[in-house]
Amino acid sequence: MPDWFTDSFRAEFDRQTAAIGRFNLAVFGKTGTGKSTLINAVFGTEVARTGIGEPVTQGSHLYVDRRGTLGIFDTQGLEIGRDGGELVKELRDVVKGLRKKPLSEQIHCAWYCVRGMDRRFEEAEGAFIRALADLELPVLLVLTQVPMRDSQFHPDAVSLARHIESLKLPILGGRPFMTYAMRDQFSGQPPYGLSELVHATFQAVPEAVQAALVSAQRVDLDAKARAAQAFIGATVTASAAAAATPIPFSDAALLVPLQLAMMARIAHLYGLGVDRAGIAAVASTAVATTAGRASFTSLLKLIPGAGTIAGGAISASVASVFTFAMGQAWLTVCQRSAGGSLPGLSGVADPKALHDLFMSEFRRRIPGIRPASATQV
Ligand SMILES: Nc1nc2c(ncn2[C@@H]2O[C@H](COP(=O)(O)OP(=O)(O)O)[C@@H](O)[C@H]2O)c(=O)[nH]1
Ligand SMILES: [Mg+2]
Repeated sequence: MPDWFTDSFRAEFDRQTAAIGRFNLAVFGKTGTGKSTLINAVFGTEVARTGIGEPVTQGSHLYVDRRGTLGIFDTQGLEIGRDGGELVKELRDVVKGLRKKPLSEQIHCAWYCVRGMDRRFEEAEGAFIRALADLELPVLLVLTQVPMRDSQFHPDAVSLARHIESLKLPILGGRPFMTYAMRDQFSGQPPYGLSELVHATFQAVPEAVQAALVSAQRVDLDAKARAAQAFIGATVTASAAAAATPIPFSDAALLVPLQLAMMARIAHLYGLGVDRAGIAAVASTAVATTAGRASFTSLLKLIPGAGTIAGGAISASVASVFTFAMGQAWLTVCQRSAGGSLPGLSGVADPKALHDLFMSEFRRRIPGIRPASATQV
């Protein structure tokens, strides 16, 4: 398999990384409310395990941890209730400074966390939330660790939520989001409310960072699938256009970069980095095997009567079918990889299993394709 494909996939992956950018979330709330647990549940365990990140400014109480598509702003050494004023001042300077920078550097949203069973919400916390809203940050109020039984939230948390609603705070939807982030071993209470929180956050942030949020989060898998399908659709359209263009290149040469970009984008959405699971090798082999080897002339023979029709039209429709099948097959590979339902994926890569899965999914969608031209690399 030529290194060219792997290098190109890596280049496309880097390009997608730049295109997707970063979603930056600020989390506030008193110590022990469950901020770190919530962040871990929504974005993955790697985030909080590495600690709190670096100070935003010298002597800052605000820390930022940037990784890939996600930036988390967290606080240390300050209690909102007691030191809220100090933090607001600091935050105002930081937010204003960041406004001069590109969108991917700015804070896009704030989650204010209150423990659902705390039974009280301090005036200073309300003042802090108003100050956040004054900085034009969308604020979502999250009630954490709210026990639930028989589809009922704990009554104490419901009372707290009603109380907070009555304060008419500038929070998204005017009401708190009830959540439970991590299964409780003793009571067996399962997590809930996380995909609703992500969905609301998605709607609150600028369109340009929505892709980064979809990629960074891991609780709303439907959002990932929708984003992948949208990208596949756009690539199918672009492939048809490329194939219909009467320029003296082989169709495959025009399509391969588009298909590599599509696969890089989907891998990105599912958090499969080029360093993990040998994904670059698998993706590039898949593209090399399918698009590189099976030329359109051989494909045309598979479609009855196509060989007798001249011009770009047939070529375009073949390109569409082909790219669509590749996109869907690759999406299945990424979904299974991210879901951990394939052997060897979370740890050591098994490129062969991935490649076989890709080819069987691909062939399922283009049944006419000859195994010989599809499997030889
Ligand atoms: N079972 C369970 N424990 C939680 C949950 N949220 C927080 N905790 C526990 O509460 C404690 C404080 O949580 P942490 O995330 O460190 O709070 P932080 O100070 O706001 O970051 C930890 O012992 C967590 O394990 C949850 O949703 N479920
Ligand atoms: Mg913490």
